[in-house]
Amino acid sequence: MMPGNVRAEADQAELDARIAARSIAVLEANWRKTHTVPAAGLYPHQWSWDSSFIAVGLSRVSPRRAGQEMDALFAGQWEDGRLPQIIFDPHRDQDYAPGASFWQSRKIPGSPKQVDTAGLVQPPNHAWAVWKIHQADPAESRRRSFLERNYPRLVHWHEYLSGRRDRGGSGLACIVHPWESGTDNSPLWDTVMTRIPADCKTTLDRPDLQHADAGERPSQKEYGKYFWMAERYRDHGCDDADPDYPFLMEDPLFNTLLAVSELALADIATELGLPGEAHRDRAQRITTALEELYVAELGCYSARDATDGSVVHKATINGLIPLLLPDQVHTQALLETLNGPRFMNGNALMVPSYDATAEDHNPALYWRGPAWFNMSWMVAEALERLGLTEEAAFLRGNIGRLALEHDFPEYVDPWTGAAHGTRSFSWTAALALETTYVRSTP
Ligand code: 2M8
Repeated sequence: MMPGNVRAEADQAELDARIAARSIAVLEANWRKTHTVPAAGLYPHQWSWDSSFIAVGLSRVSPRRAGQEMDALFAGQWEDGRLPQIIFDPHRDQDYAPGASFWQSRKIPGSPKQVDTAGLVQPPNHAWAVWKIHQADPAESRRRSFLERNYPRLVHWHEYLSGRRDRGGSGLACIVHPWESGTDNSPLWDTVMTRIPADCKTTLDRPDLQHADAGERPSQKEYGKYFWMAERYRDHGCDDADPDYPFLMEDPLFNTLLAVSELALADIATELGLPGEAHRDRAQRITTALEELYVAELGCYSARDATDGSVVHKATINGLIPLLLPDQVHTQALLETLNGPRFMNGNALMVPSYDATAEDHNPALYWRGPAWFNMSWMVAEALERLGLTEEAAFLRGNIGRLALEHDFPEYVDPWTGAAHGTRSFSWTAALALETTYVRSTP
């Protein structure tokens, strides 16, 4: 008979092999010649921050494909450096709104002319992903000049964010639309959203509701407001110079990823024999500026409205992601909040997206309660860096297991693990795959 620990290891290895095989199958099914779609029905184009998570997973099985994923994304980069939220598949324009015919990006000065893109952006996790992809197979990365190719593109992207997007002059980048946060209907945007008109000019089409339950997606009223803002931004030439633009938010998730990515750029520069100090300085400046977004009563960071300087008082997953920053000073308090009643509470399987003690917490509604695989993965990365290996392993174990058990869902109930949103979701598969590799590599 096998001793217990040997059997447990064998069981885990067998489970990991099943997770890896099924994850690869999902990523393969969602591959479209140059890139991976987040989901075949609900999200039929290439999404910016999804591609970074996806490429991190892909790098474990095909560094070449991970490189293609990033190349396809940067084919959509604008002259000002912005990396667009979406690069559209011209054959799927009817299947997602707003699509290429809404943005008409090629008519906007400074946009790429070979592809159709959105004018907005998404959280800047790209340099972090590029560095991880390199680390997964440095020899292959060097053979393909992967870092040489991506470094200047990434620097240009960050220049756009630290320049044009520092609308509040605080050293933090502003997002100009909830879609830019990646956490679209997060309670962080509720107050500012009350000031946004819902009477957009575009006729509201909701192809998303063919693929996900209406109770798990933003409401029609929210969509009216999303379109109103997108129209206003587009009609101002996406130039970030509209003086009365009403949605200018400083988000802790977005800015943490910018700082983490600056640190990755420093590592990339060093690897390329270039000076990296300026990147480290920028990461430090962002970390310091983020301090103004810390809310002591909640024990986490929150978002600030750059139009009037007010800080929102809500605990969301966005406010815990600064755990990834090496020099942030509230680590202990953040860990207490993470493990306390607002989030893990001793019984959650993955990290809820919103304060579980809030009256309007809803464990099935998109970014207003459910647990998302990318967020729990980032928290696990942070815990590992902090030396909390058991806690990190707990989250990673559940990422893989829940992904496999529920057909790679978009998000899950944090306590029961019940699946919500679409299925065969690419970043769920990519990060489940990544966790199996981390587990099996000493
Ligand atoms: C969701 O956002 C899109 C708009 O970008 C949507 O709801 O239609 C978010 O979860 C976002 O974080 C994600 O990048 C995107 C595609 O997976 O879907």
